[in-house]
Amino acid sequence: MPLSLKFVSKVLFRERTITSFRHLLHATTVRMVSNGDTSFKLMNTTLQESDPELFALIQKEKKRQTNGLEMIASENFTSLSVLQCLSTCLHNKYSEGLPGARYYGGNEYIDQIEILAQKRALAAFNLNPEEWGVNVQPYSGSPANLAVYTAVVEPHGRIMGLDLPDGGHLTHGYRTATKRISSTSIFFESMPYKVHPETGIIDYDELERTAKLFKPTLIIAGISCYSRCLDYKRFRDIADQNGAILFSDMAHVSGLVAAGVIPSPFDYSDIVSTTTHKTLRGPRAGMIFFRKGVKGVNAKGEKIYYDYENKINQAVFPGLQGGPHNHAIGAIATAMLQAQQPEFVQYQKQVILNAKRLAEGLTKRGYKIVTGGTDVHLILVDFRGTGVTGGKAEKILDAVSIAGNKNTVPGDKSAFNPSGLRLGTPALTTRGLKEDDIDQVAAFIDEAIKLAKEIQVISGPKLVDYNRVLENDPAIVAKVSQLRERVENFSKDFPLPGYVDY
Ligand code: DSN
Repeated sequence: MPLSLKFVSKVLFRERTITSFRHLLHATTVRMVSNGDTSFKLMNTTLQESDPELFALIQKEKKRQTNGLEMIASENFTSLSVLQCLSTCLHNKYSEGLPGARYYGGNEYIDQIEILAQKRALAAFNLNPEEWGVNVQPYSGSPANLAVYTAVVEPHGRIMGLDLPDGGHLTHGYRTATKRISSTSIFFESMPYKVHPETGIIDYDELERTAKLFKPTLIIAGISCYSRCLDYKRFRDIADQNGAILFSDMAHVSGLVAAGVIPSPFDYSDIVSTTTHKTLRGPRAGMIFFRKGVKGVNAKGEKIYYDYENKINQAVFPGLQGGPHNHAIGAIATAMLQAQQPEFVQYQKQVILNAKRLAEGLTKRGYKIVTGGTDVHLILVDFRGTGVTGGKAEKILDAVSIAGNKNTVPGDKSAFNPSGLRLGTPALTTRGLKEDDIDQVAAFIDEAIKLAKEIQVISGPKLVDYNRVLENDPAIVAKVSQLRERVENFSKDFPLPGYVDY
């Protein structure tokens, strides 16, 4: 390369480094540089410049997130550091295998990053690395759970999880009477346990009786919509009575567990999985923790060891996944550092205080909350007997810029027309809402539900008629838009972490 060109290319390289650094620091424009190759030019243009159509949609989504109240219990706003990791060069690298044993070269730094993520994940949950290991490669919670079953349950082996309509997750073996819905019920034989239809609390006695008959290989202690702490000791006892593995899926509550504000599944479980983006507030990814080291001593006095480590690592790769998403693993590493800070504990305490205040605010306005309240980050409102369904509640809230989701309540006959609404406080708490602000949120929700009842008087019971009135009746449209404006004005006072424009 001639000297002058070399010089130019050096300057250009420096320019790119600076601009990409600026990009990470919120810059929305990057000065274009080029080495004369048109393909290079295409590859080095900002999203805003190269794809304004998509960029505009992303900005609209950002505006929606900023202007509205995000109350979907599984969602959160991640940090600037996490977002930065997700858009780094880590994205470019293939690294099948584990640190020190990869199928590709060039993994010197990727190895260090994955080891850092593992160490910090163990530290965030206060785990002794002699007793616990972790795989940080699962793409998210569902793949993590499937990897656990693949690792330790034989094909068509038996698993027991909380039924989906009772607050369990699809991946806990969900099936209906006529159809196997989740692959975890296609590849494994699943038997659900239930909550008590009146109290909404898990019926541990029934689980104990059923487990004795079904003899599962693995029992899942985990939830997707359950507002009380799990009795992990009781789960352990039931697992032990049947020689079953106790697997806890703490995806929803892992941030609360890391902060030590609710009981930990690690005290009693053999294996624990989590997503990293819910209360844990990291990137969209998953992790599996497994016991390792000495399990006990046999009759001959010989040590016996846990054998989960290799089985789980192999189930993740090559069993179910290909190359790890290294940008997500980098982001897990930084999120797990954040999860060890005192501010994180404060945040998790506030998540619970806010959820409790939300339950109180709605209860005093006449709403029924399943289990009578909450110990965690979510509540489930039971609309049975009010004429409003979960679907109608979700729809009106959406129209006034409050995001929640319809959900079955214990005893519901149909998962397609559920009677409940799940609401969570993790995302609002990240934006800085405190109990007094939550009082205002409860008041907004109440106003919206009253509007839903008003709509129903005009529309009758069918959802399609309800939606038509909601969208077209001039008096209703005016009321909805007035409430939406107040909700959006209120929301704007609470900043979102991350990039300013997108
Ligand atoms: N979809 C998540 C939830 O909303 O609970 C779980 O995967």
